[in-house]
Amino acid sequence: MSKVYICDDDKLVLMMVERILGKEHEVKKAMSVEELMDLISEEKPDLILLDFQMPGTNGYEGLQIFKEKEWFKDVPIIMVTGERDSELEIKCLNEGVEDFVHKPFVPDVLLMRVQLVLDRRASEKNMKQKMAEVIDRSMHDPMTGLFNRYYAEEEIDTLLSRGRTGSFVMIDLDNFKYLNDTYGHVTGDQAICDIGQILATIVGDGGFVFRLGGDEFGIYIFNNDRAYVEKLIVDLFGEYNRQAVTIDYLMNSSLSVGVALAPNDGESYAALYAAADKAQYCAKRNGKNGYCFYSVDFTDSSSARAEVVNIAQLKKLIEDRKEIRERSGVYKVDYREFQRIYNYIERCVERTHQRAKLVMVSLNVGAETAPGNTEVIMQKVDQAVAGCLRRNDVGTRYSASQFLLVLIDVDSEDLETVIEQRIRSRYHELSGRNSEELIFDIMDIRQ
Ligand code: GH3
Ligand code: MG
Repeated sequence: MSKVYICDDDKLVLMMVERILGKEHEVKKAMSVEELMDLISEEKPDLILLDFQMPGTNGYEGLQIFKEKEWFKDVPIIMVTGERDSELEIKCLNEGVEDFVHKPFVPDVLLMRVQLVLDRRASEKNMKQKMAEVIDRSMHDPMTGLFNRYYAEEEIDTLLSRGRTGSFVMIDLDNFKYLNDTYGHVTGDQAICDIGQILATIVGDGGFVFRLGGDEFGIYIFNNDRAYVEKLIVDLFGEYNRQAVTIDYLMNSSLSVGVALAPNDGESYAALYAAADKAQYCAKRNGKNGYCFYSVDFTDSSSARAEVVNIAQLKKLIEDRKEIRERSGVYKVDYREFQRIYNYIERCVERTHQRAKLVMVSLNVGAETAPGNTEVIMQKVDQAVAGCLRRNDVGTRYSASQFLLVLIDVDSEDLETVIEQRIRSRYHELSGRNSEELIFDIMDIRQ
């Protein structure tokens, strides 16, 4: 039942309207614009029938008052007139009046006009709501509720075209397939949502967060000061590590981050994306769980890239070593980078007197195993190792049947636990093979 208010100085008209509309609508009556205002202040109507010709404030003057009110855009007004006056009707339509009815009323016509206006308003409202929903959906990633890449692209290009500076931060989760394999995709989805929340918390209103797709996120920061952005990223790693203490599945992943600054590294979404992607690739290549700023000096030579990231990332690794010691995960890098990491760790170990071990894990399956089969088994070794190392340990494939690991801050007992109980039993679990096929050679790093 809709609420229809009729404002007319003629009691007879009020009674007639009540009789005609009263069966289908809740009708309230006012004899002047002032009385009508009192009714509206108590409860907003769905429609107003407003007489034009009234002593005191007439209908047209009433409209001028209503136009200033907040409810005016939501409440349709049908003007009631005694005679047909096209000039007056045009004037009223220009002021936002929805329709006209003429006295004396033809009941069915009045009923019909009121119903049509109400229906039109309802369908407009419905349409507006749907439009808002569609616009909202087109801007957001349904799983995380974050903005999506299409929104980001448009927004970033708009900001840049207005000469605004900023930073494009690209984040990919490390070893996410492993997290999915271990905990299942539902938990994987949850992890993606959790990380979206972490990013949003850290960024606050200093920028906006979006999901690029899969396990990849972006942040656009409204600031291109390198020190500012670096602090934000360090805070992000700190928050991630803090959350991972209580949310155990997060321990199986980490963040690789690439940063491009606008306008220096790019003046459009596409250019910044490409630069941040290269920087992120560096972070991945250099052991993951790290960040890298884009540099024009980037070449295709991985050694040039390695130098940039190893230092920053490993420094952080060593600095955060205590905080993240309990977390598991593995840093896989190719052998050349591993040597650099190893050299760096060796220097850090010398300086900080950390205990560290170099471990060679060799697979001994006998000469009768075909090379292709050895590779299949090595993938199981890889998985076993990846799942057992702690976050600040580093590992790499060394040869067709060997892995090389650096375990930091371990004593012999720790090592015993890590190797004997974890890697061997995980290997057995994954491959169903004899864990004695794995041979471990251990040495102190400074020997
Ligand atoms: P890397 O450390 O090199 O980043 O490897 P990764 O294991 O994280 O894998 P990669 O980034 O290459 O691929 C992303 C994986 O994330 C692929 C897919 O298994 C998983 N993934 C992508 N989207 C979703 C999703 O919406 N939900 C879940 N649960 N997993 C997803
Ligand atoms: Mg990933």
